[in-house]
Amino acid sequence: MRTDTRIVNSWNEWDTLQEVVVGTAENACFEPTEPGHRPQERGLSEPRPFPTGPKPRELNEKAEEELTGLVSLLESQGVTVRRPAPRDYSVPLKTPTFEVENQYCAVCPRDVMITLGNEILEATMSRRSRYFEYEAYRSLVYKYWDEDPLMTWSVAPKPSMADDMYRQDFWTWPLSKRHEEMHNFEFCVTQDEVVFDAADMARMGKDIFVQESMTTNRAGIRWITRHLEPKGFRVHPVHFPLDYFPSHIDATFIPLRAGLVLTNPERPINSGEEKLFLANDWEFVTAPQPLTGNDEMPRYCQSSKWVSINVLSISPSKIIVEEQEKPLQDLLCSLGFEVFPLPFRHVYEYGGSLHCATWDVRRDGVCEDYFPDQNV
Ligand code: DAV
Repeated sequence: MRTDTRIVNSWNEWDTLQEVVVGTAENACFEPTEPGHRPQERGLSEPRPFPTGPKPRELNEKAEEELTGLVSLLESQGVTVRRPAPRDYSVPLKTPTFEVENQYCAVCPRDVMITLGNEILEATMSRRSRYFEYEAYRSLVYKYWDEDPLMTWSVAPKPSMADDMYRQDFWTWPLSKRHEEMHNFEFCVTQDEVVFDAADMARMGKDIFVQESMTTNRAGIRWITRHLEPKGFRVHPVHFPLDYFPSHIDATFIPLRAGLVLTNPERPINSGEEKLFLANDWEFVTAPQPLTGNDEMPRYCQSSKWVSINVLSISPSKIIVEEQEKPLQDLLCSLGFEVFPLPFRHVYEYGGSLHCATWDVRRDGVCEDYFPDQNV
């Protein structure tokens, strides 16, 4: 039994989970082609236009079945689970600055919503088709707002998402140019407006690590920093220069418990940015290669094979891992975790795996300083 009235309280990615939102594949649509996103069907010798409008019902049902499996597993562990409100994603959008033919889905609340201590923050988002995705969570946010007097709620400024917010030629840059710009951390979104997706942040108590990416620009990180530092957080931009299309930190750099980060062997952290971790006795453990190669991912999946490491912590010693990822399960067992395998392959095509498809609202624990030595 909770002894205080706090409902919204989550300071890191690993403390014991008490309340979580699990996404839904209901009414999911194909992600439209837009200046910030060029989806491509896998396994074609000649590219053809990506489908638009609602996804086939059988696909949504298969993903929903796996999401429901996650709900059952979490409930069996005593976690309160909430679901997004139903929405029609096939509705086109027209704002004063852009139009888009359909919206996307609410499979990945992690991309949109983040709990930072007792605050719920709604991200700006970076893609037009996801501009109104927060609506799927608004009735929940109002419920928390009504029931938890200590909760605060912030909404980051909405960008215009007009044509000139994007570098439209990004998608056709030759490899040499891509390489050069990668190391300058310039991607499809320019630096003129504040842009970020919530999933580019990793929470480790007082310290929040934010990846500069296709979905989070430097202006976005500046906004997050000015918003959070007066509240006592320390915000650290991080970079993974070998990831040519970075989007969301949680298939790249995943804290498993205090002092331990799971790292992606193909995306090492930028030289120098590891120092804060090493100075504070954190360890990096390298993830094994995923069992599913890039060419075996679902046909319309836009994520990489590394969604294999997109794990969800139930507590500092219990963790959910995709059912087929045996090498990762073995590694985590050897590190002392109790591993809960769960089938989740069909969800991959909706932009992520177990961490992406959730948004933790309450974990036990308080704000801890896991990085007391900041002099690096
Ligand atoms: O590595 O392809 C996956 C996470 C997207 N929400 C990747 C990013």
